[in-house]
Amino acid sequence: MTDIRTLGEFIVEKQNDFPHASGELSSLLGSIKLAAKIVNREINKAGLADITGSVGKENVQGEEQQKLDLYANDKFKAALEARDQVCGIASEEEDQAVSFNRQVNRDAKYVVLMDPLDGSSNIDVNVSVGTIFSIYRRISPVGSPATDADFLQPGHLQVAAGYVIYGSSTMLVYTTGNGVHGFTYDPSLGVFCLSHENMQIPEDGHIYSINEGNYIRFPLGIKKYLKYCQECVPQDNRPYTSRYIGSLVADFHRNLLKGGIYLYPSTATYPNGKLRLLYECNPMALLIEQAGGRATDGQQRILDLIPTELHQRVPFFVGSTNMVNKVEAFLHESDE
Ligand code: P6P
Repeated sequence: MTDIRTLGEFIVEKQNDFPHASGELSSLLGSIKLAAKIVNREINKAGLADITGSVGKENVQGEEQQKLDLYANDKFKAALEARDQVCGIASEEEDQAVSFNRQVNRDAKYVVLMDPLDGSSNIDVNVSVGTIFSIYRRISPVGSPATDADFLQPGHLQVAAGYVIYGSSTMLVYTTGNGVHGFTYDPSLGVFCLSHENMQIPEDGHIYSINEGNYIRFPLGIKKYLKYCQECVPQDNRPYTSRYIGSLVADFHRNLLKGGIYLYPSTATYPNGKLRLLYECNPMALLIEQAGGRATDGQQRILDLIPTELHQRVPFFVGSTNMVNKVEAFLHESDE
């Protein structure tokens, strides 16, 4: 028992590392932990209960909402509202940002943005999915309702970010700006146990994750990069390995552990890229930089982008530093 460090203990232990250390962020992370356990329970029985499949309507993205999308959204929203640290949330499943009405929430100093269940179309085929979250200090006055400005902050101002991956095991991975730490859920104990302290992505990797079905409409620089990955250069460990799960959190997590790059360029269907800046790219970008990697839209560091709207999409390249640098070089060479 002496070597088990739970997420709760670790958060409190590291609490003094937070700038302006306070118990509020620790309590906020605790509410995310609780919601993750609840969602994990439902996902694990998805095949048994009537909660797979779509609800027959679309979200603001025009994407078919899965029953578990809405379930996860409701559970995380409720858990965050129940604690006294969050004045509002933004979510892939909510058209607008939600400002919580209780005064105790209006007096709170954080906002949370989330993709409550990323990759949810994979649930029915039993593929790993994930929750992605991003936490900021509000910029509107404490005591007032949350405003859009609270949510449209550049990613470098995040105070914390993380994801839950519901896979062969369930893990919660997060950063508060002092490294990236991974916790594996032990359902027999009902706790997340520290399993990956101070995660670092290899500077180089040999795995690339992209939907090559969109090849025809990729920017020329991306086409050149894919050919580079596929060239036979044994001394450079090429050809690389192509691994694409269709679930950002799962591809990201594998690349974080083994080294690699995830690419979602502009395509015919998504001329600005598919991934959403605020609640997918920014949190993953904070995590990867804290783990020693890079995240860019091909031109700029993701964390420097100034958001203009809640659900805006951007091209997204994230992973091992040397691989991201190579993609940028091909894009710049093709002047894209
Ligand atoms: P495509 C899931 O919808 C998601 O947002 C990411 O999790 C995933 O990497 C990507 O979209 C898959 O998109 O167009 O390749 O099916």
